[in-house]
Amino acid sequence: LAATFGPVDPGYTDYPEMQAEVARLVGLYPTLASQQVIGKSFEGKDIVALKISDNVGVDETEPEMLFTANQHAREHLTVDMALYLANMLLNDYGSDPAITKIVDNREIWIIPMANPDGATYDFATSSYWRKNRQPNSGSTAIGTDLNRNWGYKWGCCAGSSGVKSNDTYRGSAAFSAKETQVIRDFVLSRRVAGVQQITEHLDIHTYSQLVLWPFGYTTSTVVAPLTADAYAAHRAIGTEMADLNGYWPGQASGLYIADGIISDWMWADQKIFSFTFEMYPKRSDLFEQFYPPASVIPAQTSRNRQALIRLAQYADC
Ligand code: ING
Ligand code: ZN
Repeated sequence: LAATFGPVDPGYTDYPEMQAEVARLVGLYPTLASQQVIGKSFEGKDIVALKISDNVGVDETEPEMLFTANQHAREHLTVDMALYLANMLLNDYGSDPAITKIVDNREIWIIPMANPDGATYDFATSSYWRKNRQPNSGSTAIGTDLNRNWGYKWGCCAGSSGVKSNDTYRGSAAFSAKETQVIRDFVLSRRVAGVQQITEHLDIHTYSQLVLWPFGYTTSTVVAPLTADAYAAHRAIGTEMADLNGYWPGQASGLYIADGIISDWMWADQKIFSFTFEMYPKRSDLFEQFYPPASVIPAQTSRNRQALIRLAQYADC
């Protein structure tokens, strides 16, 4: 196996480097970028959201988009994906017409590291850590799978575990994890006069090279509150993105059924169109898995450029 235990390839972005990169971008582009600490992780690390828009200091009435990366600790490539997106929007504003239009007409929120405790733990060890680092009462086993801890159909069905030592442990209750609480409360804070301002969300994972849409908890396609129209729109946008990034499109449960995922909550609870990317490598890759060499970062982040532009173009749907 490729991944020998030890530090992750230093070409990936760790927690202090993520903070430094967000600060650098805000310093370089003060009219387009601002950062907000939306809360603390269980261990007390800042969970950072980067806002990108023209007139960034003003809450304009523009469709908002949310990008979340690194719910799962070992999926380090996703942090570099989020930071590529930020750099793309900021560096190419004013020169690339499609980017300029997006930044002028959207408010974009990027949470590059949803699970900074887990990421930091795994960065030092390459130990295939997935969960957060919150202790579990009555057990020595650490951690909750953040993407099984969301409050829509939490623990209803399949693909999450009630066993504390399991990698997909769903937590003691919906939103029992500090990090899912913080991100949920941020999303709820974007409601203005009862109307959710965020219209689209993308949750970034590795690996399998997939574009996924709700629901994850069931293999049924059209099931309330996901209407036939909303399912068709997810499928259309998802398929277009997959044409652009070379991933395979499908409903999340087509990979495997999983309950308590962020994407199901975003749609069912907030009516936010929500997608999941599974990045490089392919599912059949038996060697790199979560730990490809950092030399893949430029190609495997930039391959999503056109797909992300397309997603943003649909944000007023
Ligand atoms: N996959 C995600 C997971 O939480 C997902 C996304 C959810 C896929 C539901 C399929 C169904 O398991 C990874 N790789 O983490
Ligand atoms: Zn994941």
